[in-house]
Parts: sequence; structure tokens; C-alpha cells
Amino acid sequence: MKPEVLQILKEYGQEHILNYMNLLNEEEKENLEEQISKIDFNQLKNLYEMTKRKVEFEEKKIEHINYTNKEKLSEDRIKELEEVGGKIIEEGHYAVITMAGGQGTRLGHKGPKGTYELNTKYGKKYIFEIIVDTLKRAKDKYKITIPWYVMTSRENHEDTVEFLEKHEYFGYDKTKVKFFMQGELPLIDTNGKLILDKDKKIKEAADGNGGIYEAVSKSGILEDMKKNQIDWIFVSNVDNILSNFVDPILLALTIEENQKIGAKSVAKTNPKEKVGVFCKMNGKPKIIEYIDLPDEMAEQRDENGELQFGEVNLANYLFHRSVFENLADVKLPYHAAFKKSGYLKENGEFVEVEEPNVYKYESFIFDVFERYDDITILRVKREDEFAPVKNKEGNDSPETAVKLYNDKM
Ligand code: UD2
Repeated sequence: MKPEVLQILKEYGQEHILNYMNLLNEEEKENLEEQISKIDFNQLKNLYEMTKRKVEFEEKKIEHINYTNKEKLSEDRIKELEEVGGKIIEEGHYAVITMAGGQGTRLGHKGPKGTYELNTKYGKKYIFEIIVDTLKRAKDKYKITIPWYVMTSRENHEDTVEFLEKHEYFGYDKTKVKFFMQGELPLIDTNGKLILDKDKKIKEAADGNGGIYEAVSKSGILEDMKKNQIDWIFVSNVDNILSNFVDPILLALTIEENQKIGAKSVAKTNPKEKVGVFCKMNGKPKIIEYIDLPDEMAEQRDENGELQFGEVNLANYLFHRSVFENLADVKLPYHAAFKKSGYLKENGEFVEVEEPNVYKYESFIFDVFERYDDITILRVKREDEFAPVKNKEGNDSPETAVKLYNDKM
């Protein structure tokens, strides 16, 4: 092994990697050395140190965030907003990004989550197919083919492209569909050690949906948007099959309120729901993710008995292109998730695990909100726009999502 690589492994306490050398042929050794030389070990050390610290909030500075409740808008107001927003969409200044780089482990589905097949009242539909259905309805309404950008990760990129190619993009104009890959970070075990995957490489995973800012810029997607005069980009989860991501009302409201970021919320029903919640922290817009929200804060109620953290993040975001231009090099905080990951033992045996054994570091797309004085929030009805497919069964499962979809569509 090259001396400089050896030096790095020793310096960062990763010399256990050397015990695998006898399993690797020359090419595999070269690949591993190249991968090691690309890893930011200092960042990794800091991330591991962070894992031991608890996320603290200066509670006293947290307030409710303002939002517009769609249900309270008059017919005329809705019509007016739809006209303003619709014009921007018709004139081709609007695009959609689907964040599809996640692993979808909770669903227990082997391929990319968008390739999961649901039994709807219209027959079998893939999640990607449902997304294209929404794009096609927008094409009929606005007489334009909205550009669709799909964010993938190294792990699921090929499968995602292959799947959409095989299904001929479900009839959508493929020249308007572009894929871009987000970055990755190594997984670390509870002792701060790197692990190896079946392919005898250091095991890495997608760096969280906050990786979108670097990915949009590095992949050339930002240039593509600029060239095509795309001013507004709607970014949505892959796993919400009622996601209304061609939304002239949110667009018009965000412009009217002179904001660069818009987002949607729904009212929280169960304080323990595994979602992020909007608030104002130190006067700035903020989403506190469920993994960071202590139970006592989740249960907290204000003077009217309303949940203090009752505004659920629908993971529907509207960005002015300038947000991507200004944040192309943004350094976001990482959140540590404790996950299960199989790993290669030094004797060459690959073992699956039953319990979480590694830390996965993810940045969150919404951690940029506090860089803005305010954002526009449109609260919508849960049954109209929120049908997540997260878990194999129980809540947020294919069964609950299809029921919501069948009732609405
Ligand atoms: C997400 C939101 C949560 C709430 C909930 C609603 C985040 C961090 N949390 O929770 O606040 O809105 O959705 O259902 O977004 N993804 C990538 N690359 C990655 C990781 C995730 O593209 O590296 C995508 C993933 O494919 C999905 C979306 O981001 O489309 C959110 O997935 P998640 O599993 O990270 O977050 P989740 O569903 O726990």
C-alpha cells in the first residue's frame, strides 16, 4: 500500500483496513487506495465526535411560524393566485426536482423507491409512474412539458435510469428528463471505524437530501436551468404519492410575499409523527426534524392548547433559482442516523445485522432555511396532498398511501 495511504490510515485509527489486504487482488487494492485518498478523514473524525453530543435547542427563542391556510382562501383569491402562478408555468419558467437518492430501507424494497409498484384503483402503478401522471396532467393544463430532474445516489442511479428507460418514461418526453447524482459519505461503526462492503470497498451512503445544492451545481443541472430560463424549481420527496408539485398557488404566494423559498405544511395530528416541524428559531424559519425533536418538545402546547410544533413539513419545497446559485457551495450540518448495515469481516465473510450498528451522516435540504429572514408557507389539507410510502406496513405504508390516493384521485 502507498506510504501516504498507510500514513492516513494510521493517523485516523483506521489501520484495521490493512487486515483485509489478503482478500484483495491488485486491482481491488488500487480501487481501495483511490477511494481512501478521496475520503475527508478529518470531517469523518468530527462527525464521529458529534455523534456523542446531544442536539440542544435554546428553547426560549422558539415561536410559531406564519403560514397561509389554503382552506381559508376565497374562490376569487384562489383563482387570482392560480392565474399569476399559472402564467409563469405556461411560459416555461418552472421545473420539478424529485429527490430520489434515499435508500428506502424502511420499505424493505430492493430497488429505488420510485420503482415500487402499488395496487391502486386504476390498477398497478409504480411510484415513478404516479409522478409522471402528475407531470402529464400539468402538460394538459399548461400546454407545456415541464422539465423533470431526478436526483439519484451512486447506489441507485443506474437502476433508476434503466427503469425509466425500460418504461419509456411512462410516455413523458424523455428529452425533458435529466438525472443527477448526489454525493456520498462513508458509514462509521460505533467505534468510529470504517467498514467494507461485499465489493471489498469502503461502504459509503448518500449524504442526505441536503446534498442537493452541491449536486445541482456540480452536475450542470443549474446551468441547464439557467439556459432554459427556469426561475422556479419545485423540489419534492419521491415517496409522497399525492405530492402536488405543480402548484401555481404556492408559486404566486411566494412571489407576492417577495420570498425566495416556499414550502407546504399540514396540521400535525399525532405529536409523535415521524416528520419535521416548522417553527421560528431565533427569529429565523426552521424545520426541526423528528430525530432531533425531544419528546417533551413534541408534546408541548401553546397558550391556546395548540401543539407548539404542529406545522408538519410536507417536504414540498419551492426555490427561486438564485437559492441554488447562492448555495452551490453551502456547508450544511450533518445529522447522524443510527442504521443497520451488513459488512465484510476480515476473514472475507459478509454478515448481515439485525440491530443498528453504524452511523450514517445526512444533511437536510431544509437546513438552509435559517439563512433567510422568512419563507412562504402554504398549509394544505393532509388528505389532499400527503400520502407517504415509508414503511412496509402500518402507518405511512403502501396500504395507507393507496387508500388516500384512491379516495382523492
Ligand atoms: C422527510 C422529511 C421530514 C418530513 C417527511 C414527510 C427530511 C430530512 N425529512 O422525512 O421532515 O417532511 O419526509 O414524509 O427530508 N433523499 C435523497 N437523498 C438522500 C436521503 C434522502 O434524495 O441522501 C430523499 C428520499 O429519496 C426522499 C426524501 O429525500 O425522497 C426524504 O427521505 P428521508 O427518508 O431522508 O426523510 P423522511 O422520509 O424520514
